[in-house]
Amino acid sequence: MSKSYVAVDIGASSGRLMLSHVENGKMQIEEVHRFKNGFNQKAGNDRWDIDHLVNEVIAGLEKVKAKGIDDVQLGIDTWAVDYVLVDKDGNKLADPISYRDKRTSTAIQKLTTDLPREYIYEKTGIQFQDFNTLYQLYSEDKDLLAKADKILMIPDYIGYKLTNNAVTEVTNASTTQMLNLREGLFDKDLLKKVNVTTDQFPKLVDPGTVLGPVCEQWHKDHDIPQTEVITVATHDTASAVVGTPGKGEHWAFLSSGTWSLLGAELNTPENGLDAFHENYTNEWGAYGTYRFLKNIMGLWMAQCIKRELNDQYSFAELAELAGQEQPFQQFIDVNDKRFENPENMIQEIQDYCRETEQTIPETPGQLMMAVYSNLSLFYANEIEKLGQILDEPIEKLNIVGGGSNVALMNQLTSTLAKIPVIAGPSEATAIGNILVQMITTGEVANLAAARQLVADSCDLKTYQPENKNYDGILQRYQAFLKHKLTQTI
Ligand code: LRH
Repeated sequence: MSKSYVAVDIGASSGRLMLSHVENGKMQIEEVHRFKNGFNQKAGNDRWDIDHLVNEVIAGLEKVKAKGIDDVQLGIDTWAVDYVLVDKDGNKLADPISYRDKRTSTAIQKLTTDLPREYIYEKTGIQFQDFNTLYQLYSEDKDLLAKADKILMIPDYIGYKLTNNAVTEVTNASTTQMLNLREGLFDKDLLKKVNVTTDQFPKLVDPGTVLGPVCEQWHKDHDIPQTEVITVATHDTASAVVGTPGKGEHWAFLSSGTWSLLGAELNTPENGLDAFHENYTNEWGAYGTYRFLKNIMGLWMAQCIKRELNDQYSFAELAELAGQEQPFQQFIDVNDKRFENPENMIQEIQDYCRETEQTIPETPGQLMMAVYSNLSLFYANEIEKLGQILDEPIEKLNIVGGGSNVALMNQLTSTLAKIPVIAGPSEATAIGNILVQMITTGEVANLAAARQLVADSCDLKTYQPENKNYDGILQRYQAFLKHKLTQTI
């Protein structure tokens, strides 16, 4: 039997430990531990409870040991851009602030008054989002920042707490908007602008670097396996793309979770003017690739609706209710900032529809259908744009992540974009995390072999475009986005 691998995969709303090995040429994977995540107001900001996350990793490892497994490799991936400030004794200076916190709302505007956007984009190739680490550090408490011996991205911090070894992994570090594409290093001008120095960041490493064993301290108090931590593609989206079984050329990916990340894998970055104007990003990927993509609001909207309905329906039930409604009853620009962290998502969607004089979704099914159909429209629009920027049409779309289970959205997207959609695996992020570990131990030869292993191991479902154009709905949606016209559909 092959070695045992553990993926720690933590998203904005939950985290889990997945245990995996290879058997008869197929990847076996099972969830051993799941826990909730979320931010809460503390000391004036929306903050993550980072110690809770570290403790849950250990609780998950105890469950692995209880299964009789004594020896594992382990990789950690989480969402991007957030960081922990650590003092010289290795203690956090504060709980990390969430990227959805409102403290950065004017930071891009202020910072780019003397460093023009074009200049920053040419250097970094990274999209302008006010939650990027660059703007978070710009908005940071100056005293705290001066006290920080280390600035650690979230997965690097968890790895540090487990092993005592600190690194800065590049796939996640690229989302800071502070890495220089040409030099492959932190950009000194940008660091200076936000009052940090290169030596506050531990050394940059690529995915596939061995971080070290979980330290003795943890073994003293917990019955856990011997664990070697491998620094994988620690940005969850980077892991998801490694775990996407894209085949041939001209495929795009959609990593569909809290966020929807839609784009293409490139071997060289695309940071020209078209990409700049469309605010596409060039995040660094594993094995020298770039994820050229657009952030789309994603299932965050659905997660908020579910929570605001007091979790009385599961996602599967909500999808079923949505399926009983007609799609396209209203146009919503899902990327409108107002949906990023509203007090109440249901209210926000209803207000939006009221203000734009459209049908107001009322029931859970209508609300979910409003989200699903507008996400699908947004995806189809971006697939067209992506093809235009890259100057080659996108021929198929691989949807991975939890959203790949929503058949209704897969079908709408395929029909609107007029290309096949290949759905699955829903666990692409954990799978990508494990694949980088397997490549590191030599169990899998390279990225192409890894993707073949995913295709051989998972049930993928293909959706073909239906022969409908819903009365030119995509063109009307595009016009709506352009002019934000008040329309009744
Ligand atoms: C998805 C994700 C995304 C980032 C956002 C902060 O979980 O990592 O790629 O843009 O969170």
